[in-house]
Amino acid sequence: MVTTWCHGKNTKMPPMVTYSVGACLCCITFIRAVLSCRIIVSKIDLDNDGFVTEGELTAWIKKAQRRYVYDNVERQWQEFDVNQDGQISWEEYRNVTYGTYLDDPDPDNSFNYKQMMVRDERRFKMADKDGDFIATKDEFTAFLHPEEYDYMKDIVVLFLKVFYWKSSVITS
Ligand SMILES: [Ca+2]
Ligand SMILES: [Ca+2]
Repeated sequence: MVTTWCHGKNTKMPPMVTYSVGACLCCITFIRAVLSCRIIVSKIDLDNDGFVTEGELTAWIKKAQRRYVYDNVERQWQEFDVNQDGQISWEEYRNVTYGTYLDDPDPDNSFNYKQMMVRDERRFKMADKDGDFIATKDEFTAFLHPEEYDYMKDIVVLFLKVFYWKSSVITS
């Protein structure tokens, strides 16, 4: 038995549950969580006054959301721009996403790829502002993240209606 710090007091504990800093696992976890929170708060607290205002938190959430959207688009861009011409055509997207289904339109499983493809095509057309059926990076971002674009709001509303309808069917 060694004397260690646990839950704010010195406690006798078996050596195998203590760590080099002399605290038990649950306290180590708690200390790490507090330190992580302090690091995050220091990033959110723009004026460094030790407090996070609603405005600072809102700005941080928006920044984190933009970062997520940017990273997601960059990651998927590499996958879908098959011919590396700096644009993504509907054919490229469709072939990468639904190539297996297109090769075998009547698979044994009942998953409805046809319906998904029709839905994706409608969203792709809506995101494709100039109507050439080829997505620039901005158009592809609108396709992947319609919630970020005003001109895509109709598709977001439609998605939410379908989502809530399916949720109500499953729960009823
Ligand atoms: Ca391309
Ligand atoms: Ca286009």
